[in-house]
Amino acid sequence: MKNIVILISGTGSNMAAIVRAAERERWAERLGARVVAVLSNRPGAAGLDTARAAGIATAVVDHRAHASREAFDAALMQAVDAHQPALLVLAGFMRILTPAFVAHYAGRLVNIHPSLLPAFPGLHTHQRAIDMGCRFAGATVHQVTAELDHGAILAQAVLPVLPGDSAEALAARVLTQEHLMYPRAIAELLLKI
Ligand code: NHR
Ligand code: GAR
Repeated sequence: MKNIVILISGTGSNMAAIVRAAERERWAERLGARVVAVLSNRPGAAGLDTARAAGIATAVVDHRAHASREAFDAALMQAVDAHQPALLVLAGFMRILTPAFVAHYAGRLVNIHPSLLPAFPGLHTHQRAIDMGCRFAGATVHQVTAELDHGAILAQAVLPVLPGDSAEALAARVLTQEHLMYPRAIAELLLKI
């Protein structure tokens, strides 16, 4: 069985969409894959409750309890590897990962980023797209490499920026597309790994 581990920092709506897709599309039978654990760097992440309610193991590795990024990543790696992941999925995970961490999961670490990469890597993507006068925005599923938001693109969803759009309104419409795209991209990837 290919174990999927998901890292979150907050609401975890993408994580929930993946868990729902895995159940609905019977990934265990069809793809030999299952979501085995959801880990958060924030103890208060709402997604932890969602995962527990779905019967999925959860754990917290609090970045504030570690003196350096390297120490945090080493602890996170240990917690992740306890679940023997074939695929590690970042879903609203908000800590930049060290090159050592990324190398350890090379080829089996993916992220969803709320912009049309290579435009707007980093944070505050929706406000930046609005400020630049972009007519289109979206989200990108990509392989994670040491360079932030620069790995190979696996899938993209595009939608129009509307006149008078706020960052919040745009983010909500993009998020709806993320929920459709991310499970699909993961299912495709699972066929190849
Ligand atoms: N790590 C690497 N090495 N490469 C990527 O592509 C990564 C990554 C870690 C996370 C997700 C991400 C995104 O989709 C991601 C991609 C956090 C930050 C950030 O600046 C940037 C990008 C992403 C996630 N985080 C601050 C930090 O100091 C903290 C912000 C906070 O806690 O709210 O780590 O764009
Ligand atoms: C999503 O829009 C995701 O693309 C974005 O945060 C949201 C998380 O929502 N990720 C980043 O901004 C990474 N820097 P969720 O917790 O409900 O899935």
